[in-house]
Amino acid sequence: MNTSDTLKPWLKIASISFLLLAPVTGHAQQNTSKPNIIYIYADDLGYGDVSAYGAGKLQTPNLDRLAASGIRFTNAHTTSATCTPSRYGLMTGIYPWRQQGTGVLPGDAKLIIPTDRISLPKVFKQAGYHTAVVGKWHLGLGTQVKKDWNKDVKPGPNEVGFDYSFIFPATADRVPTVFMENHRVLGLEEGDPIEVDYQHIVGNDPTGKEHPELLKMQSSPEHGHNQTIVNGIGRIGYMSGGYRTRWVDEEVSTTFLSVAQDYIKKNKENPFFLYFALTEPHVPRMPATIFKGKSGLGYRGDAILQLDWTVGQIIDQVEALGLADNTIIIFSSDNGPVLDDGYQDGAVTQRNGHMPAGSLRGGKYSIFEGGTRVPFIVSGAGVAKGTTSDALICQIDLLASISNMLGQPIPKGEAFDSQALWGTFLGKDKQGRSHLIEHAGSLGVIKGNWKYIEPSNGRAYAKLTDTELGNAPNPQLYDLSKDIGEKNNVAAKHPEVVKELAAVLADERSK
Ligand code: NG6
Ligand code: CA
Repeated sequence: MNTSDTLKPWLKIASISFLLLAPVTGHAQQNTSKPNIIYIYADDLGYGDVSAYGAGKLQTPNLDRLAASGIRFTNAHTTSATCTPSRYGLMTGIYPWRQQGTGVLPGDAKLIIPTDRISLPKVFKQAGYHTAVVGKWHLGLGTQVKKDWNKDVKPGPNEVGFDYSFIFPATADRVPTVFMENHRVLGLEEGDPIEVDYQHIVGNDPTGKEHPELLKMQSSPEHGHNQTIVNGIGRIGYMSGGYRTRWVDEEVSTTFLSVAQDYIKKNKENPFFLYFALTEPHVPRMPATIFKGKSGLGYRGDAILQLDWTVGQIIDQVEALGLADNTIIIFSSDNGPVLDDGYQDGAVTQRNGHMPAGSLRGGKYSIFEGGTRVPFIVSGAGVAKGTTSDALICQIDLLASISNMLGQPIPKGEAFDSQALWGTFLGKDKQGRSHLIEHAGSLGVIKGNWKYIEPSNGRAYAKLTDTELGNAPNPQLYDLSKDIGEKNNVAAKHPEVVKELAAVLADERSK
């Protein structure tokens, strides 16, 4: 007998009307084929900055909690050792070194992501998700450098595929030091217009160069960061006006958190993709006062504790809203770590033996593993729990992996560096990429246990940031299974491997 035949008539009506109502109310949260994705992207956080990755001197209990409830990847990478190119790869699925003009952008740069191609948020949109970016953008805005910040500034994140955006344009150390909601600078007032220029001084604001006595945090000698002063901090670039719109550094992180949480709450009934781009621990490190001094490692350590707390707030909210069964949180960083990136913030003087890149060599700006191998944690609906994966993956693979998961085709010839590895991201599959190109000016290749760095005339060492950049005029080859710290160049011993990996690189270049 059909079970519905046994139902009382009123129950039948109730169940029929429930069936009718279900699609109308769009209770998509029950649709596990469309999990919410929250991608939390730290700025300059190193492999050794997270205690789940064995950092000695910092405790990151919330990131550890995320790792314990999901997968901790040990061989996950950004495309590049700096911010803009890594984000370009993440958004487009194309290696940034294929495209001119994808290096670290000034704060007045024009948008560098093509708006007529597939992008990571567009994949979600096509599948019926609501999409948002909250946090650091750093991919340019508008069609040209010269632009009026007092009007709609576009194209930008909305045109790249985000239904909602709440960002700051570039980096925390670059003007304009304002938030933007969709196309507009937040809190703009008539009679207080903003002007931005990276070539010439605009307005009468003091600069760090002329008035170091006005700074609450000195920039490191010879580093720069000595143009317009905002909140007692010298910035890169000149800015005037917009005095009431300017952010307060100590409030930036909590502002982004509250916007992200509002967004999650508003979208809890429908599938959403939130790209939550944190600003920590990028310079200038000026965490909320409650975190100052908390780590004992200077403001860099304090900023990491603030970051960890922020991640905890998101995990808690997802649980409290009952979204845990249908949400995946992915956490990573846009490039490796740096201690002195231009301000005297205690990162070096209070280092206390902290190893921000763990046992990796180099850091931000470097072609060694410290530049591009980053923490990468996936946790949530359908994800293996409490495991570690050493599969070779890259953030660039999210685009094809999500397309595949959501059954969305990628137009021919687009996002072609992105590989569909969703099973690997979920821990169902141990297999990652066969090889990956790494980028920090010069290029390197990881294939299996081998790491090859092409010969380069670039500098071997950057004194200002105390970074081993990894450039050398001769080929370098490391066996990462024995030498994760890339200390022993075995190129001379294995010319056949050098030849093979150089050919892989040449082949990728020719695509
Ligand atoms: C450098 C800045 C550095 C940082 C970096 C970009 C100087 C001397 N250094 O030019 O402080 O802003 O650009 O970092 O100005 S990134 O994480 O956005 O790539
Ligand atoms: Ca960065």
